[in-house]
This record gives sequence, C-alpha cells and structure tokens, in this order.
Amino acid sequence: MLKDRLKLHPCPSGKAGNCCKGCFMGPCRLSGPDAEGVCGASQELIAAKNLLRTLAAGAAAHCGHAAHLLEFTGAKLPGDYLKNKAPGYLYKAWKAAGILPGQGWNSCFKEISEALHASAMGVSADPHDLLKRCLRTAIVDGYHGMYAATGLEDARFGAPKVRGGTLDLGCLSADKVNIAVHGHEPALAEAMADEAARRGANLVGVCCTGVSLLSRRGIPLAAHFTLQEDIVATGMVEAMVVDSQCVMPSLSDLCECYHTRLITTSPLARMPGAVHLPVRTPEDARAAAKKAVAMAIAARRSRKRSHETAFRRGHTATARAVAGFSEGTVDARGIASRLRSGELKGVIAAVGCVNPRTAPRAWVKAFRELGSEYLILTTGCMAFELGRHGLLDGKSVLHMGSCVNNARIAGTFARLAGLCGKRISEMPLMVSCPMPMTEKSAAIGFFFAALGCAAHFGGHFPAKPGSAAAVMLGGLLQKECGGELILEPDPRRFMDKARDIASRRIQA
Ligand code: BF8
Repeated sequence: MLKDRLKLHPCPSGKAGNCCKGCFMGPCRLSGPDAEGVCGASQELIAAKNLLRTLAAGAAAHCGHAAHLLEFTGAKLPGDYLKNKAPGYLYKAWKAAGILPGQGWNSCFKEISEALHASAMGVSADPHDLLKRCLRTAIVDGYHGMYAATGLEDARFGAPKVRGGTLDLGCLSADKVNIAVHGHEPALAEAMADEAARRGANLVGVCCTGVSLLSRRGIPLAAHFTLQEDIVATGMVEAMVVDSQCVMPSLSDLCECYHTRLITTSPLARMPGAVHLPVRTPEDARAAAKKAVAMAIAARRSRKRSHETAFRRGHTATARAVAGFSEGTVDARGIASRLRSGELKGVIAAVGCVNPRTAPRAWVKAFRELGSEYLILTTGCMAFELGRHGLLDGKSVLHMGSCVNNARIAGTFARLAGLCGKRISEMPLMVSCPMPMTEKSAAIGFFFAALGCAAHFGGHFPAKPGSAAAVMLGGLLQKECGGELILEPDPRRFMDKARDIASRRIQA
C-alpha cells in the first residue's frame, strides 16, 4: 500500500531539479551552485530543461485528453480557437514576447514536440530561452488542453449544474454492487452511469473522471488520487474501471488480492492482469459499459462477508458537498462588486493534487482560514480534500470541477478582470497548487501565471525556491505576462505572502 511505499525517500538532487538524465554520460547529480554536468550544463540550465519537460508532459496529457474527445465526438475546433478564447490584450502580449503558440488546435503536437526537442541533449543551452518556452507550453496546456477538453465535454455531456453531493469512502454500499470509475476521460463513465442505474449498481467516482460525474450527475465521489487503493482495500468494490492518468500501477496487484475486477478502457493505459475494453466511440462506450457492469454483478458473489462487516463498522462516514459550479453559474458580477468594495480581499484558486508526501491537514486549515477573507475556487483532488473536511459549502468555497475544468476558473478570472475594467495581473487573483504531484499540476499553475496571476506551488516543484532558475523564471513571468511565482512549502508563510500580494495588487 501507498503508506509503505512512501518509505522510499525521494532523490534530493532530483527533487531540487538538479538531476539531469538527458544523456547516457550521466545521470549527473549536481550539488553546488557552480557544479556542472559532464557536458558542461549548469544547474540553471538543467533546472530549465527539467521544468520544460515536465510542462510538455503535462500539456501532452491534457491535449491528449482533448484529442480523444475530438475522436469520440467527431467535433472539430476552429483554426482561431486560441485567439477566440484568450483575452485580447494577453494574446497581443504573448505574441510580442514570442510565446504565442501556433494557430490551429493541431499545432499543440508541434509545440510539445519542440519543447522536447529544445530540451534534448545538446540542443538549447540557453536557460532563459528554455524558460520562455515553458510559458509557451503552459499556454498550449491551457487552451489546446484544458479549455478544449472542457468545451468538448460540456458540448457532449452537458454543462454541470450546481448540486449537492457526497464524498469519501462511505459512498460505497455494503448492500449493493459497487463499481468505481477512475481516471480523467469521462467518455465511458457517462455510459457507465446509465448502465449502472439500469442494473441497480452503486457507481462511485475516483479522481477527475469521478469529479466529472459528480458535477454533471451528482454521482458520489469516493476518493481522490491518494485514496484510490483504500477503496479497493475495503473489499467492497466489485469492479475498478479505469481510463487514463493518475491511476496507480499498484492497482493491478491490489485488485488480485480482492475479488475486484480491474478493467482498462484506454489503449494508452494498459495494466497487467486487467480486462481491456477499449473505448474510442460512443458505440464502444455503450458496449463496454454493459460488459463492465455485468462483470461487476458477477463478481459480487465472491465478496467476503468479513469485509462487509468491517466496512459497516468502519467506513460509513461521508461528507456533504456542493459541486458543479462553472463560469455560467458563478455570480461574477456579485464577486466583482465585493472585490471593488473591499469585502473580498481576492480570489484564490486552490488546485491540483494532494501529494501524499505533504501535510494536507495544514493546507486545509490554511484554506479554511483564507476562506473568510477570499473567495476560494477549487478543482481536482484539492477540491476533494477540502470537501472531505467540510469546506465545499458553495458559498466561500466553490467546486469548479476536474483538473481540465481549471479552464472554468481561468474564464471566471478573465470575466472578473473585464468587469473591473482591469487586466488579470492588476487583480488580486491567485492560483495555489500547494501539493503538486503530477506534471499536469505544474502545467496548470504555469498557465495561470501566463494569464497574469500570482501562481503558488508548495513542495516538490522542479526548481528550488531562490535558485537561479526560479529567480529567472519569476522575472520572465513578471516582464512578459505580469504573472508571479511563489514557491512556498509552508502554509502559514504562504498565507502571509498571499495577503501581501493581494494588498499590493489592490493598491496598484
Ligand atoms: O488531474 S489533481 S492527482 S486526479 S493530476 Fe491527478 Fe493531481 Fe488528482 Fe485529476 Ni489533477
């Protein structure tokens, strides 16, 4: 289980962004500020390359998600998609700074390929240029990835509605067949919702696929990334149906220890021991949903009574949450007027992962406190973590959906700035990714920084606070986009910095 594997300590050089695996003369682990790799690469060059590769991987995941939706729905995106979505002044600023990605949705593949090419061994040796490319890649992540995926999902499955829902492991039922859908691409999960309802099974969600179902259909959200093994370990889950991203490889072995059928649905995300039901089209989704639900119903016979008894005794708690906010249902005029009057000090987007190597309770406490001064918009695993501690009240903390749905927050920020007659960089608008775990979460934070927000990362960011690369990056963000970078692993110090930034931006 995860808590045992966490005994494996992370490599300190890699954690600081100072390990280069770019060629086979290394890996080179640099320890001092003047150290160089075998090829002569400096610490800041290595940190810049690592960061660009991280962002390219994050953008590839979000753009890949959008690509699968384009294939699934048969939709086409217009050639001037980015130009239509981005605020006009930012579009011009990015163009002038040379960080505007190519036009047309397909250009995302070239941008991601060039990010990997530029950061490959012996290509760019200019950290400044590589860091600039980080911003360009983050813009790709935002528009070609998150905006595109969100728009395509809403067009196909409907926009979310504000509604009450339930969270946590207690969403499983000892009396029913339990099926968990996990991952990020809800194409099959939507068909599963229909089929599970038809056959009387209890469908629950995990990670962002689960968030989509909660937001659109009110289906309970049983777990975020960190708890995905725990739901199998209840012994109550008949089938774990996964699509892609943030699915722990450990599920293969873990499901073997129980009666749980593991089912994969993405041709990209195969797992040993799983039944593979590939989903590319709506017909595939309906057929796969029928099979998966039938497999789960058959597996119920093998559930152990002892697990049911233990579950009834220990796992029945759930948290109530309000979810399903979107640009269309957030009261932007009301928020803008509260910002203008000073009733609200700012808006903070609490996004990204709950890295099990961090201290989630301390961050929940920080956002509980910040929620009395700021409006908190939240997505992804962070939203689940806030929700399981009772913070998703639909008033001071609004659940805006899955991680690709950060596009909804970006759209809300742009609208708030427009209503106040200002640029995003002139508003007390921040994004905090306090516990990043994936490459995607780094790309999300940088997208908001490119929009002109103050972007905070807690621990485990691929450039050390105060390092030459981090300082250079902060300067670049400020100059080209009006954005800011806050690398702060301590929740209390983050709160102080957030307050400083908000008051500085309000006074400016
Ligand atoms: O995309 S918050 S652990 S589940 S990456 Fe993954 Fe991080 Fe959770 Fe959704 Ni987002």
